[in-house]
Amino acid sequence: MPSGCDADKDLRLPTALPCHEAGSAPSHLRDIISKMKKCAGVVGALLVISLSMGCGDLWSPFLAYREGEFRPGLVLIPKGGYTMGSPTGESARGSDEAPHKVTLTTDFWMAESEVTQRQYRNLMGSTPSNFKGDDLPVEQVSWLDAVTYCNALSEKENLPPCYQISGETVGWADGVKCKGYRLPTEAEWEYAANPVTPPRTVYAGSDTVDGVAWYYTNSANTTHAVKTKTANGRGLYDLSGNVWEWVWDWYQGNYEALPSTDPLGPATGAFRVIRGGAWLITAPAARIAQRSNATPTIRSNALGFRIVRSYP
Ligand SMILES: [Ca+2]
Repeated sequence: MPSGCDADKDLRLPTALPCHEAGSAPSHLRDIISKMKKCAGVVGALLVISLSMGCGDLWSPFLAYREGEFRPGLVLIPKGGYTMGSPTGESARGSDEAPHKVTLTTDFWMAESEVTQRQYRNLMGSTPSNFKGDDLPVEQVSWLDAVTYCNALSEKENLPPCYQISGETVGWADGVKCKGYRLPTEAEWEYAANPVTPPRTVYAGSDTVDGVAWYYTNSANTTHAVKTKTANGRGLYDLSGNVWEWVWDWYQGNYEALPSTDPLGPATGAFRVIRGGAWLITAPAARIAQRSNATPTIRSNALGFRIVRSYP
């Protein structure tokens, strides 16, 4: 037992507090965790024990505090296959939404929301956003700004950065196998927007747009605090609407011609894909199959991003 560690007094968290009480008392939990610092050698064992007891939520107040400061909370998206694109009968569908089978072979964690201004500022030192508010999504960020944030977040959490950034040239040597934070691929984004089980929905979480998305008709010409519309079945908010979201891929109209397993988009291009529509555009752009694109250096008050991390 490490010096200064009193097991009876300092390490009785799993049995002293029912899980629901610990989950509602983050300040108390932080006090206990502070005591645990004296017992660093056994904190890991405690974590394992508490998880094995079904008390995983016991740790969430502390973790959520940290997540909220620099990045959103994460949702596990199990690997799988689906039909990417829109059914031929879908209203307002584009000619670049050909249905095709895609398989994702790697689990990944996706941010439950767009990155907020608070999180971006805390990590990067400032927020460039046009609309002002800590819980609003960050906007006025280029694709290059977004991948730079991803690398900075990886370094913050002692993970190897995914991207090799040299000016406007960005490499991604390990693809979806990289350990750090990154943008979703276009196929991952649409997969996560779909329900866990069919039938698919037109928008992320519903066939009716108003309950799940901030868009032209209901936005009052501004972004809105993240997580103020209903999540989809996976617990992901604002995939449809609020701000458009950068993804990794260069845009290619006939994406069905690309590899069907873990597609990463074409190797080169002029425009990066953006997904989900935004506060300033009508409902069809919020469809989960809708594809738009933008120059990677452009900044817009309707364009932000969401992060993912491959399951280790
Ligand atoms: Ca969005």
